[in-house]
Amino acid sequence: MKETLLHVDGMSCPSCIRHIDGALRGIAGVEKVDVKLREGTVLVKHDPSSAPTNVLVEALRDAGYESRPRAA
Ligand SMILES: [Cu+2]
Repeated sequence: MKETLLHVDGMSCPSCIRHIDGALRGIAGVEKVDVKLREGTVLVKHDPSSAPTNVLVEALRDAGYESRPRAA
């Protein structure tokens, strides 16, 4: 398991948290999602072999959010 911190653009309200949380938890290999609205970040605990970082970023893009990974 790996922890990746994603900086997410355009997160502004509680429904964003639900959208982002749902988009990431729907991916096989994602174990934990911690959305920090105030910081504009999402900490994801994931299996990099089944859920690599680019898959997380693509899922967020499909949900309407651009994001960039940072080392957690
Ligand atoms: Cu929102």
